[in-house]
Amino acid sequence: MANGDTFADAYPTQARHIRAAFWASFLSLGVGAFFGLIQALHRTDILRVIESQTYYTVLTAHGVFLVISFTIFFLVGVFQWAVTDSLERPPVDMRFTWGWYGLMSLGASLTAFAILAGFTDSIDVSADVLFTFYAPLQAHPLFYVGLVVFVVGTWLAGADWFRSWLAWKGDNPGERIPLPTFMVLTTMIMWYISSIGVAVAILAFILPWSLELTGSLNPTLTRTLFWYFGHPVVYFWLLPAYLLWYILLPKLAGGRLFSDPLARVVFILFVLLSTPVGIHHQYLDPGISEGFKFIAMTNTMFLLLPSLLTAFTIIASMEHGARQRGGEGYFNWLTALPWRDPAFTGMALAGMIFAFGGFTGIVNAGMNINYLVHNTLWVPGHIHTQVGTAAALTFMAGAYWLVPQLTGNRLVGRSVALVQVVLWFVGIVFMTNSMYRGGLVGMPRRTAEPQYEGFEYEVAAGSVGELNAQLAVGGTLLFVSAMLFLALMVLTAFNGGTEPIDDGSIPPALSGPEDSPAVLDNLKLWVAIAAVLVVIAYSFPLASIVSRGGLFGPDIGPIPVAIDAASTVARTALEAVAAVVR
Ligand code: HEM
Ligand SMILES: [Cu+2]
Repeated sequence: MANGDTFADAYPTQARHIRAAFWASFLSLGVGAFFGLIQALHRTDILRVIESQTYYTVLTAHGVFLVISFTIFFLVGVFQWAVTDSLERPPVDMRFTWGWYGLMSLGASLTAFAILAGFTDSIDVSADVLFTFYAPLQAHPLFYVGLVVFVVGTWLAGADWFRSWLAWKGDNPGERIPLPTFMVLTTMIMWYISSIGVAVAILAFILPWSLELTGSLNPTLTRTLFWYFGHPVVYFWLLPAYLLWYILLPKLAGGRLFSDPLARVVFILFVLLSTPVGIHHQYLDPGISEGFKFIAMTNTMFLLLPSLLTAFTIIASMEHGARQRGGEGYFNWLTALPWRDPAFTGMALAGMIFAFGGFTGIVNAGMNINYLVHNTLWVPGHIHTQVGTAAALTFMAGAYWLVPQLTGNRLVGRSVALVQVVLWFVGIVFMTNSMYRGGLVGMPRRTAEPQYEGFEYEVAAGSVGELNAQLAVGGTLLFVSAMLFLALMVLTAFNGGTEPIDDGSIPPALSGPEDSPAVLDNLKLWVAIAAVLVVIAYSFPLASIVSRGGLFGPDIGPIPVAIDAASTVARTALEAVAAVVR
C-alpha cells in the first residue's frame, strides 16, 4: 500500500465489506451491553425491569450477542484487513467473500431470533440455554441451526484467507508469510481443529434431540464436546486482540515490533496448546476420571508460556517506541508514551487488565482451588477481565484507528474517545472487583435473586451491600462507555470529507522474519502435531464416557472410572467369596 493512502483508498470494495462486518459487531455490542446492564441491576436488586423467570433469557442474549456475535464479527473484519493489507492483494473472488459474510449474518439472525422470541409468549420459540448451550438445557432447533450456519460462515472465511495466501505464495515463491497473515492462518487452524467439536456436538446429538428425532443423549458427552471447543474459543476471541497488540500497538507507541520470530512462536504455541485443555472446565463433572483432569491441568499451565512471551514482547516494543520518542530512565519512559491517543491507551489498559485476568485464570485452572470458585460470581469476574476487556476494549480501541482507515474519515471526538476507554477501565475494575470478591465468599453466578437475608453472612471485608453497589456502579459505567463508543463510531462514519490523522502503514519489526527459523512457517507440521496432542488428550476420556453412557445416553452415575475398575474387581471378588461361603 502506498504511503499516505488509507486502506479505503487502496481497497474501496474490501473496505466496504470490512465495514459491514464491523457494523454487525457493533450492533451486537450495543444489544449485549444493554442486557448486561439489566442483569447487573437486577441481581443486585437495584432496578428490576424484568421478571426473575426471564433472567436466563437475558443472560443467554447477553452471552451469545457478546461472545459469539460481537467478537467474531469484529475478528473476521480485522482478519480480512490484516490479510489484504499484509499480502497487498484483495481476495481472489469478492463474491465468495461476501458469501461467507452473508452466511454468518444469516446464522446470527436465526440464533438471535430464537433467543429474543423468548421474551414474548405469542411465538412458541425460545432458547434459554446460556451461551454454553449444552444438555440438559434445550433450545428451539432454530437456535442450533443458526449457530451451525454461523460457524460454517467462519470456516469459509478461513478458506478465503488460505486461498488469498496460496495465490500470494504462487507469486512470491520462497518468501516468508507476512506476520499478520501468519497470525490469521494459525488462528484459523486452531479454530478449525476446535470448532469441529461443537459442530459434532450440535449436528450429531443436540440438534436431533431438540428436533425430537432421538429420545435422549449423553450429557457428559455433549458437555465434553462443548468444552473441547469452549476453551479454544477463548483464544479465538483473544488472538485478534494479540494481533492488534503485536501489529498496531508498537506503531502507535511510536516504534516497531520488537521481534517477529517471537510472535510466530507464540501463535504456534496457541495452535498446539489451546485444544488439549478443555477438560479443565469439567473438574467438577462426574464421569471423567481424575487422571484425565490432571492431564488437562498440566497442559493448561503450559499455556502461561505464550502469554508471558507476549507480555515481554509487547512491553519491550512499547519501551522501544517510548525511547524513540525521547523517553528515558528505568520507568520514566512510560511517560513518553502517547497516552492522549485513545487507540493506544485503550489497548494498553486492556493489556493491563488481561494480566489480572491471567492470574485469576491460574486460580481457575488449579484442580483444587477451582472447587472454591466453581460456579460462583468469580467466574464472570474472570470472563469480564478477559474477553469482556482484554478483547472487547482492545477491539474498541483498535476501531478508533481502524475505522478511520476503513472509511477515509477522521475520528470524531478523540478526547471523548479517551474518556470512553478510561471509563471502561474504571467500570471493569469496579464490576470485577465485586465479582471476584463476591465469588470468594460464595455468591453464585447465573442467579437472578441471590438472597443474603435471615442468616449470618460474614464477608471478610466490606459488606454484601457494598459488593452489590460496586457491581451496579461498574456495570452502569460499562454501559455508558459502550454507548459512547457506538456514538463515536456512527459520527465518524458520517464524518465525510475529512482525512484520518494517521497513514495506514505498519512499520517492519526490529527483528524481522529473516531471523526466525523457516520451520515456523511449515503449517502442515504444526497441524499434525496439534492433531496428535488432541488425540492423546481426548481419545481416552471420550472412549470411557461413551463406553459407560452410550453415544445417545442415558448417562450414568457420578463414579470416576478409576474407581469403576476397582469396584468391578472388588465386586467380582466378593461374589466369588460369597459363592464359596454359601
Ligand atoms: C455493559 C457492559 C457489561 C455489563 C454491565 C455486564 C454485566 C454482566 C453481569 C452482571 C453478568 C453476570 C450475570 C450472572 O451470572 O448472574 C455477566 C455475565 C457475562 N458477561 Fe457481561 N457485562 C458486560 C459486558 C460484557 C462483555 C463485553 C462481554 C464479552 C465480550 C461479556 C460477557 C459475559 C459472559 C460470557 C457472561 C456469562 C454468561 C453466562 O453465565 O452464561 N459481558 N455480565
Ligand atoms: Cu478454559
